[in-house]
Amino acid sequence: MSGTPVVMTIAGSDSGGGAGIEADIKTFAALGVHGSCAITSVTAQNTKGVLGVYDLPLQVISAQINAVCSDMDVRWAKTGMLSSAEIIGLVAEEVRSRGLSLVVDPVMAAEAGGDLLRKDAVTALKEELLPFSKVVTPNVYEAHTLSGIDVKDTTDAKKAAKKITEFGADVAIVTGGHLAASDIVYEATSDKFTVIPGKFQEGGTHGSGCTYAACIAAFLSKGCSIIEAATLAKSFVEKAIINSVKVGHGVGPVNQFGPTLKDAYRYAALQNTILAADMLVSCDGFEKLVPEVGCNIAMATPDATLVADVAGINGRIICVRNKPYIAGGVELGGSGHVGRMVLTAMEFDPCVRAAVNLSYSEKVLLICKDLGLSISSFDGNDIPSQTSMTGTMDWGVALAIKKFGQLGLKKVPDVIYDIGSVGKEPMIRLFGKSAEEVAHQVVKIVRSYSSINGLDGHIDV
Ligand code: PXL
Repeated sequence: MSGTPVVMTIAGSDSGGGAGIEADIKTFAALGVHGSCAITSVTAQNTKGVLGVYDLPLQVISAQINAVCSDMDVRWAKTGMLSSAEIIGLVAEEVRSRGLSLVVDPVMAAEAGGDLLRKDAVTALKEELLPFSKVVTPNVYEAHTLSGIDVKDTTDAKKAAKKITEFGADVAIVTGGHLAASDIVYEATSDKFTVIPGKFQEGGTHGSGCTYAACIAAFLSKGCSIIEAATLAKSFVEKAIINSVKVGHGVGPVNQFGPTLKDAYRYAALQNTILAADMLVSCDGFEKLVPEVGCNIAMATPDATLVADVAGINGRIICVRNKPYIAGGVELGGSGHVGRMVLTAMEFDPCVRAAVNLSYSEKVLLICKDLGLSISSFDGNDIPSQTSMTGTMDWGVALAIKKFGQLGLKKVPDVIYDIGSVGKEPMIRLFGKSAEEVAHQVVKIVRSYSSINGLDGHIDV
């Protein structure tokens, strides 16, 4: 069996995909633990609120827990929405009899409004479930309901945390999302308070409480201490809020995979650009296409908005004694020049994420035409002289794409050339979906170039 921890969430489903079971499973997946679940209630819900709550029969909840625990080695579980005293009683018994280590998120209401815990079930939560929990993670409202202390500041939060552990949890964490952004951790076993500082983050918070408690369970299942888990969980939730996406008309759901995807996109763009640059320099005859200013090849992440989101060679491909070299590392933001070309092309077609610049020759243009590539151009003299070299826009490229668009063809041409302007070398730019695709086109062009040379050494355009 694998060493991957199996964590179970016992919670309600949020049809809007922001909170509840859906948030928990996404969080487990993002943190590399296997998420299993027992659904307690189904909510009909969107980002604006809860429209309906349908509790599942007790035997259905218990059957799910049994199915999972009789097969997988579940050590840590996390509870979310347990709407009635009966469900709480059942879950408490399951957790006790199976010896599960438990994190309780004492869910009472949805972010966008709607009760998720019956008023008469609060006593069951305190007296039946908390005695079997290791950690409980109330927000300030839940801390107030559980402790009777009105939590207005850190001192109140400390008092409430300590009082809540009297029901039996080893640790209470009063989360600060509704207070001063800091979380208060109280460890009853050592009578110790720890303040985990944080910052308010702009973004949707739907599902942040569920995500936080799921993180705590996941990190504890991996062997972290409670303070490590609380610190990592806070940082994870902050990033999930920053990366939230406005998918409805209400409170936006947190996005657990935002940071992971960003990293994956960056890595893919870098790897692809390294591969493409290697293809270019190992292609016999490529030196003929390297401009005097050097050549660069670049590829952007799918969500790129800045040159820093585009992988390129920091130093370009240059020719030394007629042999091309990659003179620098492939980095994000490595090429301002080709980076801006790519960002500009993406404004018109987000699928066009890569480009290369080649030396201008009519012969290369003719080969491009022969290869069936679409071509547009601009006159370097039409570009205002004060255009910035630091922004995200390449005016010439934008001009050529607009000109091309007027023909009603595809949005971005494969090739854009200019005829140069005072002090500026004319250039050919090749665009494509990936750096690798662009490099493949260059290799085809080089092969034609060499074979045509071999035939008659001259071509009229
Ligand atoms: O965030 C608390 C919560 C827990 N469980 C379910 C929810 C919500 C909030 O919307 O819908 C099912």
